[in-house]
Amino acid sequence: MKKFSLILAFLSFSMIFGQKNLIKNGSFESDAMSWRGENVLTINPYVKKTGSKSGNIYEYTSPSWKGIDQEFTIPKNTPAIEISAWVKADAVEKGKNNWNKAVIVLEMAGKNQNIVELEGTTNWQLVKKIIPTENSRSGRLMIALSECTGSFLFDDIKIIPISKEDYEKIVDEDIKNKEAISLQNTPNPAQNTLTKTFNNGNFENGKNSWRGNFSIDNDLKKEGNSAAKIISETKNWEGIDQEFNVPSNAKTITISGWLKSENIIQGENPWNNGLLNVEFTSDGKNKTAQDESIAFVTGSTDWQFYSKTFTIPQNTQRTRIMIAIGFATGILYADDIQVKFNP
Ligand SMILES: [Ca+2]
Ligand SMILES: [Ca+2]
Repeated sequence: MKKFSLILAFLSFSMIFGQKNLIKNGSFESDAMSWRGENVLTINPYVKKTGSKSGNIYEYTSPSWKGIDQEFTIPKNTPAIEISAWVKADAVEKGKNNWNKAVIVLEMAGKNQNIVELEGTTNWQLVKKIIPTENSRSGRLMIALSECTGSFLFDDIKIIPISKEDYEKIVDEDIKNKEAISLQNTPNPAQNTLTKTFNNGNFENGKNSWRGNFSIDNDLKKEGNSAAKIISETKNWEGIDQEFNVPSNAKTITISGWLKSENIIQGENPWNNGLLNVEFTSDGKNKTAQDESIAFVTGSTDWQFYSKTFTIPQNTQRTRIMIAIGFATGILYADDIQVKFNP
């Protein structure tokens, strides 16, 4: 829940600066204007969330696809959009299939994603989702009763473009926040294993120098005799990390390593996946820049090599390598992680 308040904070920030709603007449104050499918849309002046009208689709006898939709254009250089909508179901009875409910569906980048699925009778609720655009410049939002019966009410529909800068902040805050919550619940053996230099990146010395829950695997390894194996059964942060000093003459850092994934299923957000990250701090606590990602992995992949070089942010004294399944499920293997400081 904490995460949402953070995301909300960012969004109210962007709203203050007038990020444009890409959806026209999302408030239904101009009746059916700008929506396609006006013959199935009822404007409801009695049960509404904002202003004096809401949108309503109802069907009581024969379940079929009954929906409205609107196409929208995404501005250039928009890495992600945020969709929000107030929704309410009234006696929605699920149809033949599990997905036959009151739904909002986003069509973008060649795929359909459900924003919300409702059944039964609910109060007004706000749904919000941040979705990467994958460089798509257009999309279509559908609101429908998907082969089910009942009444679906909706109001204040918004699609707000998120700038690259804001998106990075949201991802960073989310990871940091969730990681902090989960580290609170994990015993911290790092106190006695804190190292000055990066060590045992190939896991040939077992768990030495690393903090977190993992095992050493001698069968599935990329290099030598052993690799790290991280398992996440629930959508928690399961990961390992190692913190070490940055030499004073270092200008850039190159981090490389091999990762292999087994059935990693993305969590709520696209960045909730298997990951290899680096953190820069002045003292182990205060960040000197946002975390950088060397790799995100999802699904099942064979061993794959990743490498990235970063300029060391000003005042950075310490850095931390994290290998984790960040609020997703599955298995992540890591081997031969190398850190090179370049003058
Ligand atoms: Ca309204
Ligand atoms: Ca190894």
